[in-house]
Amino acid sequence: MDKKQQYNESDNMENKKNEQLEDYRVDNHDSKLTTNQGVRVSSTVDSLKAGDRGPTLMEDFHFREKMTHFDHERIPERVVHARGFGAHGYFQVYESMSEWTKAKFLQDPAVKTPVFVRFSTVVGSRGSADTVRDVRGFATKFYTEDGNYDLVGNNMPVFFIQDAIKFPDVVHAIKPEPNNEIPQASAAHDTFWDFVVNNTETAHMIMWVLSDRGIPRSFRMMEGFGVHSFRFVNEQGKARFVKFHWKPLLGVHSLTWDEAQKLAGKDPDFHRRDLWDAINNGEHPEFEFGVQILEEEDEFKFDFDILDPTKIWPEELVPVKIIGKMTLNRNQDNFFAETEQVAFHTGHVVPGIDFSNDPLLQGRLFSYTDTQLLRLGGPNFHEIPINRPIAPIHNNQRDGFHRMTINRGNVSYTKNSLQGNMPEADKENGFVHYAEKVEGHKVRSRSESFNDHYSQATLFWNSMSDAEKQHIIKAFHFEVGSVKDKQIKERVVEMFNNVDGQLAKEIAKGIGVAPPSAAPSSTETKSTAASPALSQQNTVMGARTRKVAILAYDGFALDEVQQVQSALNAGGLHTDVISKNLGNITSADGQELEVNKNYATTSAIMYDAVYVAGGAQSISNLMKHKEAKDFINDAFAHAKTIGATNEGVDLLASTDMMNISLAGADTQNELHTDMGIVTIRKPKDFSAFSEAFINGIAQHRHWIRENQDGKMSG
Ligand code: HDE
Repeated sequence: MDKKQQYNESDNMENKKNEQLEDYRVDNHDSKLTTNQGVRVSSTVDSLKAGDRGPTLMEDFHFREKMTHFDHERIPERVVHARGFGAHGYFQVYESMSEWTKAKFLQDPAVKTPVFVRFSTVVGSRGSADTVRDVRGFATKFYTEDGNYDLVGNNMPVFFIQDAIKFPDVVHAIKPEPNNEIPQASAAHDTFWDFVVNNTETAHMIMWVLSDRGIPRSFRMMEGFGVHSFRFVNEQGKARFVKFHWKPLLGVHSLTWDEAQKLAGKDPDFHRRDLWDAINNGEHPEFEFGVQILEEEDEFKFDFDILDPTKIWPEELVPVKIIGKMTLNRNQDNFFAETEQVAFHTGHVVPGIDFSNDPLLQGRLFSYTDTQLLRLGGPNFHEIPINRPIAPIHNNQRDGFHRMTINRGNVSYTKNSLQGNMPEADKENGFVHYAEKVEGHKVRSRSESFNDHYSQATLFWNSMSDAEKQHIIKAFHFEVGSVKDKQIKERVVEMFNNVDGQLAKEIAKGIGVAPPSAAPSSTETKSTAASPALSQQNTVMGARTRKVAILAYDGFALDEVQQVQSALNAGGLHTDVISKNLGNITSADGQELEVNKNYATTSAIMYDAVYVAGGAQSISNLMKHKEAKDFINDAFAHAKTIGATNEGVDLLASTDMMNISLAGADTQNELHTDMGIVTIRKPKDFSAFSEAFINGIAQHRHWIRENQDGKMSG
């Protein structure tokens, strides 16, 4: 039995892809060096020369092979989504979806379908920073029994434009400006905002990008969306419209803007490191899969067009049915072979899933294969291990660059009699496109039902909490404040006056232009009230997997550190001991403790919370360390939970927060929690403190602090 047959007959889907990849994995640990022809190499540190001070010789085939391969190591980066990071995992449906779709991977809860996910930013080049403000790609390849299905989505449910023909325009406008290639990975420049004000269909997407969604805390804490309307088709051929959602079990959380900018410098790999570490630690990121299902007869029921990709179907109108879960449980072995070479395509669908006439989706159906042909150098990219389906491939396609398959026999055409007309089309199980009735005139135009550019931007704005609204306004101040052309800035204010009058006034204030000239246009007739599901304030809160910095120095109270640390670890949180120098610190009672990071190798922006343990000598030293105070001030400014016990409280009292959040806590002994600051002195045990500290961290951030006296920079 050949390998492929084995895969088909195996009951265990989960490991199929892994087994298939095994054929390609190589460890060089105990092997001798060879050329690519398998010839052993005697030396690779000196080239072959005519005399040891003479010229290098052409016949040095090893030198030429090594250098030629190196010269060709790069492939073109993706035009968009160049920077990404991938992981393997599996998907399981909760219950059979046969009523709605015949897609095989959505039938049997016992089947674990292997997946590969690639998260990405859109605008920056391959080496750009992870934490820039941008949309994130969230692309999933399901290796199903019926062939590969790719759900190529984003972390925002709408898009900038309504028709794919504008894609080159929006991308040219947002990319670095062509004369000087500035700025990298940023929308904060003239050409992008010029595009926005001249293409007002962007309004809704701009609201998302400038919201906290544009600066996620982690790939593990992002939602994913298929964006377009797709179709589910069941065994009886009945079709319904669907929208796809991924919902992270850790909730949806974001960085602050100040933190995101600092991280871009201090740890440009922040998101990929976070995902890599989580998977290595066995904290497998989980995302529930949700579908909104709409009967075909309800297509025209709403005051927006369901084919318009700048619109959501508010969850309160069409509930999200949670149907399964994806778990990412294995890191890639090799970034290039897997993350770089993976090739997604909206046209990779399986029986049971079909398209809609969304004009953005229709254009994407052309673009993805086209781009892979250039990027991966020919038509055989489906043979690269990460792209191979686990379902067998049989067709008459032949040849081309880098062909791996060795097709036997002399027949490569259909119809044939020499091979009994095999491989033959499968009338029963083959993919049949949904036979939607279409008719119309050949026109280069857009449906009038796509003309409302503002109602859902207003809906989004109305759904935000006060803190989220403030973040959006500040994001406008940065993005549009970076624009040089005054006319563009004025037009931004006029444009967003159609979203909300107050928003437009606030934008104007920060960017040095006049407030809007007219009253905001009325959107009364549209459903703009609010959709609570859009606010991150209403997401899952929790402390699991969060990172806590413990500040300490010689003379620290070991007992306090140990008790708090073990409570945090028991709650599924991570801790690092941070001090002035690497090596060990010595506690008040003479015990040694290893320092995990020093001030030089880390910073508060790498953590979700900070804890300062007591110990009089430790604290009097930390008070002299500017870095320790900066650490706390940063954590405070970024609205993070800060905890201190005994003399540790004195250190807090010497920082920026003194006037705001301590409210007498520095002189009290009892447990004190206020705005995410948790303190206690002389406790009998530390359990009440640890509990309150963890509860604080579980809130993610204490945005209320942002309103305190301009101290916040987030
Ligand atoms: Fe893409 N997009 N896109 N896109 N897209 C690409 O394909 C394109 C759009 C998305 O991790 C490219 O392999 C057009 C929406 C993701 O490898 C390219 C249009 C959404 C990824 C391309 C869109 C996406 C891409 C570049 C307008 C969310 C990264 C490299 C009609 C639903 C996949 C590549 C990965 C990548 C074209 C709009 C998601 C050029 C023409 C809307 C997640 O083919």
